Amino acid sequence: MKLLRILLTGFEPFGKYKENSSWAVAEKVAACGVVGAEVMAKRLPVSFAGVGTTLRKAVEECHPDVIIMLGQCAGVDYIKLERIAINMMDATTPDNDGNLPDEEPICATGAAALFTNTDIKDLRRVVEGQGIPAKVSNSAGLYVCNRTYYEALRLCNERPGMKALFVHLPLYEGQPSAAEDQPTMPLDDMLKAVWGITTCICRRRK
Ligand code: PCA
Repeated sequence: MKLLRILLTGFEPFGKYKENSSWAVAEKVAACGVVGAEVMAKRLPVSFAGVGTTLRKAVEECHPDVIIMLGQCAGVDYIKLERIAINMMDATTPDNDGNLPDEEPICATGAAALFTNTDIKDLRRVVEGQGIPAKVSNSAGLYVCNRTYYEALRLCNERPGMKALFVHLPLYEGQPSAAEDQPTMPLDDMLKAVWGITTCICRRRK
């Protein structure tokens, strides 16, 4: 059977964090590979202005069947599967270019919200079935992850057949610059969860 082409993205560090758990996971999953898939990993900038172009270029280069985007979400202790991207940017921490948008639309003429075209509840069950806590979320926030997800779902509308999913990950256990009281998850569990998600998408092609 034809290998499914997966573009797997993570982000560069931002804010007070010297590392980003999303890139730590994306890099390892891509290095180890996924049965049935050709995985291409791309590190994205934490930049409201730049991330859309970077993602579009990566899609033009990779021609993926599926884009799986990972982002770090400090404060959660579960795998957070994002259902929706909202057409708004609003920040309380500047991005890596120093930009701090204040309730600005991502696309003035675009839909208010875009939904994933993957079977998100099924994917949640797969992760939970591995003994790893997971939830479906109806808000990816209004920061760079949401902005990136909105772009990916717009790209899906332009490229029929392509699918996209955004997954927020906790900080990993032992992550540099994580405060002692912040929840974490073992890196191995996050790797297993992302493997589970990509394998399930490959198997079911949805
Ligand atoms: N998390 C941020 C942006 C980059 C990342 O890893 C977010 O949740 O928007």
